[in-house]
Amino acid sequence: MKELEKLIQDMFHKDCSQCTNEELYQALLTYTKQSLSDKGYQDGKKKIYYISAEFLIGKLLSNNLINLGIYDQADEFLKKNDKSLAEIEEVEPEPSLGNGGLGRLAACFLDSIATLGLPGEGIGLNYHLGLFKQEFHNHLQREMPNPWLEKDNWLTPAGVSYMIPYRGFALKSSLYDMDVAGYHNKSIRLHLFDIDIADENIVGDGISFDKNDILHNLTLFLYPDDSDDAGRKLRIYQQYFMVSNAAQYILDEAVKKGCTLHDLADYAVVQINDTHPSMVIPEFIRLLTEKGIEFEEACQIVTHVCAYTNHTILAEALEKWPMDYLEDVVPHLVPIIRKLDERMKKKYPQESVAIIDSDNLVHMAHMDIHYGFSINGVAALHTDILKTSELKAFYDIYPEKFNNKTNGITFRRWLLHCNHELTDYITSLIGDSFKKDGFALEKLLEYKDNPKILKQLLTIKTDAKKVCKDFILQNTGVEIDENSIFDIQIKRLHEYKRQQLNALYIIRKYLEIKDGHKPTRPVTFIFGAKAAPAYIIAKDIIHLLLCLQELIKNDSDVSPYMKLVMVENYNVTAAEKLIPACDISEQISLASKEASGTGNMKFMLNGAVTLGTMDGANVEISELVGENNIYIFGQSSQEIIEHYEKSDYISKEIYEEDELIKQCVDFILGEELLSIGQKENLQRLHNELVNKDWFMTLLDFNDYVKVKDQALAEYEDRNTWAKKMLVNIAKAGFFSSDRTIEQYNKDIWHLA
Ligand code: 26Q
Repeated sequence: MKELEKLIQDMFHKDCSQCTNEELYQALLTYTKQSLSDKGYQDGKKKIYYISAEFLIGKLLSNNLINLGIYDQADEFLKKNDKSLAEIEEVEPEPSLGNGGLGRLAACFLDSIATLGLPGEGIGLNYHLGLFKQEFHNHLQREMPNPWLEKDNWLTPAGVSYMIPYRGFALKSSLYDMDVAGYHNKSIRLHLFDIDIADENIVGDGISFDKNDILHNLTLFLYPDDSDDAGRKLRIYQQYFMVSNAAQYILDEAVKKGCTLHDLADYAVVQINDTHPSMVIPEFIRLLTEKGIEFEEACQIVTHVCAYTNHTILAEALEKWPMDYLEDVVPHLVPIIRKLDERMKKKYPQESVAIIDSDNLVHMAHMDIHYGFSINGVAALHTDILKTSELKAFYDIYPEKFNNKTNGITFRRWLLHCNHELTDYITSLIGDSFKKDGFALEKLLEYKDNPKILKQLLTIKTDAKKVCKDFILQNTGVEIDENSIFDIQIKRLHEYKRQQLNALYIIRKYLEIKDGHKPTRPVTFIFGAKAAPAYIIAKDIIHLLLCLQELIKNDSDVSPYMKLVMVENYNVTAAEKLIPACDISEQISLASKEASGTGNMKFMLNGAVTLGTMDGANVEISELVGENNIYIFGQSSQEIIEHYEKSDYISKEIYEEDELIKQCVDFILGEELLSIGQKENLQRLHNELVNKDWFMTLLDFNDYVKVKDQALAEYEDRNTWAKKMLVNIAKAGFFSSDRTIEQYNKDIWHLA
């Protein structure tokens, strides 16, 4: 750390011990950036380009120090000077360049690509304000700008720029690079494209801004509100900016290495992360034909370069752009997309596989499947559903293109960085090979019946709960008890994820306690979730949770036995504080709707036990840990798919026939909550549950109550519970993103 010491002197003309945390953050940033680039970059003839509209990277300082192998030295050096790395880390702003799972997955993948030493790069956009900052006012979500780009930051200007053509004008891009260190390996780069003229001053109240002012707004926000036409068009401007830059960059890089363009597939493989980057296909064809390649051959080339990952089967999230919009924004792509469509219609005239449908909508996923060589789902069940129902028409045509890649998470961030105590304990038991080889965690099974070791796991959990308790107090003002059971649901707010189901359980428990049935041990229900600004019902659910939090906090009959806390501005940093402290991991989506989930994996790795439906990767978790080490409830994906096919689910019938359910649902409109919250919001949510309930909350309610009560009761047998924790940790190895990336490489990318 001599160099760091000298750097601090040079920058601030004083010793480390006299510096502020802000100054030390700047010094560490400068030092770490230099160390990252000194390591050199992974290169190779063929590269994977992971194109994604989101990279939810989270804070980088500690993670980079860990991957560089200098965390302990830095920590020790700071401690010697009476400074704390954890406090310095507080200074770092979190780059919120993603909404949730898909963006975080992209970040984990970069870590694993670098760690495995594969030549690869990420390509995306440099949003200045990222995903909004969430504030609570009057028990409602308010959205505020979330700036993260300070004078000194992790980006380095790359000196690369391209002209991006739109109808009537062109924009000049500038590229910024961020280094991603492999764990004890070289670095790779994340390329984020931007425009120089983006102007944060056009943002008005909250996150409002002129959506038509493309010259100044293009890279300001991640996914602006798309509830109106201007918002939707801005999204097309953004997407095209991302992919045109990407395609130009990839072709340039390949040509520099000797590619003739005919052999592009020997130099580049492009992974299209959901449909947001799908316009890269016609853009490649535009550029290749401009460079003299025949249209037919250009189609062949692209089909050997592009691969597509599907992350959702929710119809509303599958992008379909009106041809008119594309005409307005990127008219030069329109004839290409039409030709791509005609070419396929000749072979496959059925509407179900059309790129352009009879309403003149362009189905981005359909273009990806026809013109990509691989399509993958993100968990076994999800891929199965794609094959047998959502994309069956395509599976019938191209069975060889379909494959599954069950998601994963990087253990460096989601264990080594966020849970030092558990990491060190595991290392003391089985050595540290699990840091690079997740499957090595299985060695822990040897200790399954060792009471001393099981007891130590419980102690580590309680320590993490104490740390989390301070965070919660700071964030919400609510004091919680580390000896209570921590039941946590953190993820985007969406009806299919069913936070409302959890809320109904809490209402039932509240009523029970009011009735005098006190639980053996208090329970703390913790939520964290942002709702899309235009998603009205999601915001109503947040309102309900905040009102319940207030009601319980102020009710002295109930608050000694249960608490509800809703963390404000849930983000990666908050997740890192909550996950190590969790006892029960809530993964309660309506079966068939959650493609995979990745929070479920982070929780199990940190010794939480899953309470969930047979959905997404929960299915694989349950197969790995066995039925004694997971709590499963609810109808199966097959049953749910049939309910949708037959349209035979009528929530009102359940509401009217089941006294307990009616009582819990009606509590939403009872005087207790009305005296705290807004009638309009609560009424709308009540009405949604009774008369619509598209995600079948009431259907699974009774089973959820039964199984959740069972989990809470079984928690009391501490030794048996600790065994469940141990088995979960030991079996989490499969969910290392290193395993996922190895499979992508073996089956799709074929990098040397
Ligand atoms: C689409 C059209 C218009 C506007 C926005 C969008 C849009 C934006 C973001 C659609 C989807 C997303 C994000 C999806 C996402 O995060 N999906 C999650 O991906 C994870 C990684 O594969 C899975 O684990 C989760 O199950 C899945 O929900």
